[in-house]
Amino acid sequence: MKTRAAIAVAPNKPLEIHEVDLDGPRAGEVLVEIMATGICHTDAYTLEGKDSEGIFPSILGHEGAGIVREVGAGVTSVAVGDHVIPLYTPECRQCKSCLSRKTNLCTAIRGTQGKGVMPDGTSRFKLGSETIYHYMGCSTFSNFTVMPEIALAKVRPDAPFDKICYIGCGVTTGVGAALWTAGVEPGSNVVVFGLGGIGLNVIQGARIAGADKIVGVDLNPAKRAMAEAFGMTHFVNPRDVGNDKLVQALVDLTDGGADYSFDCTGNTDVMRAALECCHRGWGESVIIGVAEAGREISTRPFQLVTGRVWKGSAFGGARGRTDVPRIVDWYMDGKIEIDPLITHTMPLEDINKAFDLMHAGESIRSVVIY
Ligand code: NAD
Ligand code: AHE
Ligand code: ZN
Repeated sequence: MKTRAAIAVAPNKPLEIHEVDLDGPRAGEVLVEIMATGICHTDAYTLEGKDSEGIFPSILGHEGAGIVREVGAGVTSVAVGDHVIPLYTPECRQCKSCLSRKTNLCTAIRGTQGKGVMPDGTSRFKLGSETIYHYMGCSTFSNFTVMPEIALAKVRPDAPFDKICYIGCGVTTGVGAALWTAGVEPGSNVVVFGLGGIGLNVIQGARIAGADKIVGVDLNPAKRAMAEAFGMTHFVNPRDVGNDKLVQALVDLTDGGADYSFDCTGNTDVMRAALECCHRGWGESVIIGVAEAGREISTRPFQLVTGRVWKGSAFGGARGRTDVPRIVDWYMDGKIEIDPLITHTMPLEDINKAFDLMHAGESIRSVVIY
């Protein structure tokens, strides 16, 4: 079949809209009509050539929601007409990682996902005779895409696509990092670095968990109002206090240091500050931000010897097929908020504007509605 898609043709070039050829689903695969997709900073990072797994030409996008249109042989967990959210972290429930119950990082198809192909090693997308690669196993910047069955969360049919697409990455990543990876407790002091599409959801998760102080740190003062609406109690702009005094200012503000801190910027200097503003003896820092290829983190080992803990979180620690439908329920029941965070919507033809708005610091989430 033919489908409209935005193709990342080369690093740092605008996405190009084309009618591409899409092969139908093979065994264990599902054809999904994507109804809406968010644009996450990770899409921008890959488009900018910062991703060591970035492949061009490819169809980016990993924050979608849609409807099952066709199923391949042997598919049992979803049927035509089901509403689904594509999962860049699948849940096969059979691999060593899924069975361990220690991680959400299913390994069933991670190898081929990182190579831009389906589990059988081939791509379903072509433009003329040229192969176009998949991205993070999702490619939601295409109106139709093919997904492995294990990478689809079936969700309730009354939830609006243009809002729940954000649960496909940002909402789950942020809320999950606070609730599941960190396990923020009532009365905790929390520091969140980066008040964008992820950081605001960490704040939302920390507020739900009953955190006491929730300190937000961002270079962009325009992010303050939304963060306050989502539960931030204190705002710190590193430019106001000076980079060399930032950690001390945060330690002072949190009565000796954060119980939990989160990096939602992808900047390795910020990751260090996030660790070092944690409380001596027990403070835990969670890295969510994705750093450019080649970057490394560093700190004095003494920071860890004296009890601080450095952790990472992918997709908020969520097991997608199990947890994503629950998070959709939380949204529909008014337990979490999404609507104010979707600051811009646009048709696929205008998708490059979403990247411009993100870089200008003017949007939280842009959503393409097909
Ligand atoms: P975003 O662009 O919406 O937000 C980033 C925010 O960080 C902005 O408000 C920006 O002003 C702020 N910022 C940048 N540099 C800063 C600095 N030095 N100090 C303080 N604030 C600074 O991006 P997003 O969509 O929220 O994504 C945030 C990060 O999370 C990205 O690195 C993204 O790739 C990553 N991410 C990781 C996961 C995961 O599963 N681990 C999932 C989604 C996104
Ligand atoms: N491809 C990058 C790694 C990128 C990365 O860490 N991705 C996150 C999700 S970001 C979503 O917006 C993730 O889930 N990581 C776990 C995984 O298995 O990729 C690189 O460095 O090569
Ligand atoms: Zn993302």
